[in-house]
Amino acid sequence: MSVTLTAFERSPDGGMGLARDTRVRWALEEAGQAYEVRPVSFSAMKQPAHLAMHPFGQIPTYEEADLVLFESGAIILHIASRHAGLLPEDAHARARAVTWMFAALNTIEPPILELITVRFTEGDKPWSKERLPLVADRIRHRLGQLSARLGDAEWLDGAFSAGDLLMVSVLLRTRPSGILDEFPGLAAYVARGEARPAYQRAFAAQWAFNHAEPLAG
Ligand code: GTB
Repeated sequence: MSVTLTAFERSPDGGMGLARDTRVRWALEEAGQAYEVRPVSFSAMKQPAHLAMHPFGQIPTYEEADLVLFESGAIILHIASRHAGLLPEDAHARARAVTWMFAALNTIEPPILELITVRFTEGDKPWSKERLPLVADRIRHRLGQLSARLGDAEWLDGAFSAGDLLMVSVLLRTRPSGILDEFPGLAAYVARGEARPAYQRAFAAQWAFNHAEPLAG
């Protein structure tokens, strides 16, 4: 079954792998599934053709025959449910792995996104400098709790799962702020995720995509 994702025509991070198509590419690589990527410009994202696939005019989207999905978490859950390697067979272990997927997206990612908003979108507001440390401390609070739970374990709950894939993807976004390095256990956990061959392939593919020569014409 052929799979097509959408991604930024040129990611604002210059190919550092922080845009959300990377996590979907990673899941597909872990699952051993081939895929194609269709680039979308910022203006095309807001046009009817893309809005028909993604009501919020964003990337990534996922197309597989007549199935169209948006929301990276839902896409990864779909991939993980269809292919071996991302969710355990045991029903309880599977439910716990899905719980970690939600924890990554609903508990860990929101304060990280808030920090990015304060730094970049609201950086010129007079209250931005005061708000920044408050938001940074909210991230530290959650990372402290996560770090305590992970302890010396390799992954969050036994074998590597889609929960780890999303958690590592979300934590990667704290690296530019320096906060990740304040938690050596989590920094090592993220490094283990990045060292996985499937992540390496996904990162290399999105890097190449972001550094390809523009098509002539
Ligand atoms: N909840 C959705 C999901 O998980 O799929 C969120 C999707 C989303 O935020 N998409 C972003 C987008 O399309 C790209 S990933 N933005 C364009 C728009 O809203 O108009 C977020 C992102 C953007 C840029 C960087 N970066 O440059 O480092 C990192 C992540």
